[in-house]
Amino acid sequence: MSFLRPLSLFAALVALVGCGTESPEEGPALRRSEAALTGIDLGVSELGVTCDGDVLTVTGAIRNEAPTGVDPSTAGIYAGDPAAGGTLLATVNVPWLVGKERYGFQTVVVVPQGTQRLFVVADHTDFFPEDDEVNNTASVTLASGGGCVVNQTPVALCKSVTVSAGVACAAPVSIDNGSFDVDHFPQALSLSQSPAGPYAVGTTAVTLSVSDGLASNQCSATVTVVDASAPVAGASKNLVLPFTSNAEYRQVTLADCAEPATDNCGGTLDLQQAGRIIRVVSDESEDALSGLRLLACRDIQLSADRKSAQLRAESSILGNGRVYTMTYEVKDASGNATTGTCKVKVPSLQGILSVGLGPVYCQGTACPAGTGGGLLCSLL
Ligand SMILES: [Ca+2]
Ligand SMILES: [Ca+2]
Ligand SMILES: [Ca+2]
Ligand SMILES: [Ca+2]
Repeated sequence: MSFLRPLSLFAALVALVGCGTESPEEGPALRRSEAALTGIDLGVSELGVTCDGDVLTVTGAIRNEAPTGVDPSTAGIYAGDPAAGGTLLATVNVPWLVGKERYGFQTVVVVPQGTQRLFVVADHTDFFPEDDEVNNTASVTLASGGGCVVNQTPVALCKSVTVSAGVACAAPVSIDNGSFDVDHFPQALSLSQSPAGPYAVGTTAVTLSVSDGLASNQCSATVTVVDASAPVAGASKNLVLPFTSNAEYRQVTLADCAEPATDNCGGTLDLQQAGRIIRVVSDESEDALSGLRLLACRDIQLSADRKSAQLRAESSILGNGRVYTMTYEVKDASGNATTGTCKVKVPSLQGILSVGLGPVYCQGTACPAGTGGGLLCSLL
């Protein structure tokens, strides 16, 4: 068996340890993991051929795929599949390779007439017991008669994709669905999309082109980008309504009350268009005695379109200034909504601007419990 020749020291030690722990009770799964303990793996890559009649120059690389060193080996170049009677044309002497080292080779061979495929096999005498024997063989198809390599056209595979837009209202999207080049020849597969991303909100027809440097292919699919991010509400403008002694109404629009909202797709959202008042809360009761008029009721009246409110510019004689808090909803064009609040203040007679107390009187939707009309107003 192959252990008669020197292995790399590490690999040999690992192999010996593996044998020492073997026991009849162990199941197949454990045996497989032990079988993987040789720590040796040679492979073939970058196989290419150029031709001059029936004289071929074969280029490629033998790679030590394992992390540890491996002793010198040989690779065979065959006309036809060596597993089906292929003819050995030449060998490549591969030196000691440290872990992950690549050994490039270039060898001239003369192929017999009628050869259809050229094979290169790492460790072709099967001297080393390897973790992976499949990657030891690579092949190229030769053109009939001329000897040159027939390039396999890459295959383009597409899929339609739907994603959410990012902060800039766009998204980078790949429609590639596993495009491949079966012979990996002559170059690594390159992919490009037209139009290129990132893609704006909406639906975009996209074409994917794949090329191996010689042949190319295309497929098409649809990219759908949706806005799934709610706007960010703007800050309160903290509007101050000067105290009026006869409790006059002042119309306050949403835009008077709050800064515009911002949205990843809509940019700056005009509250008069994108906003809607949910409710307005006062931190004083409707029947709080105020100014010369003393009792003025219905201190908050929302407009039918919920874009503004009539607010009485009054505050309680006994209070520290009134605070109206407007709660509103703002939506982007895709219907993503967020809720914001803003405050409108009326100073006290002494000119104090309150920071606001709890809700006492409320008009609109989903008002807190116990914030209905004042007792005195109900008696009117
Ligand atoms: Ca291998
Ligand atoms: Ca190809
Ligand atoms: Ca949005
Ligand atoms: Ca009042």
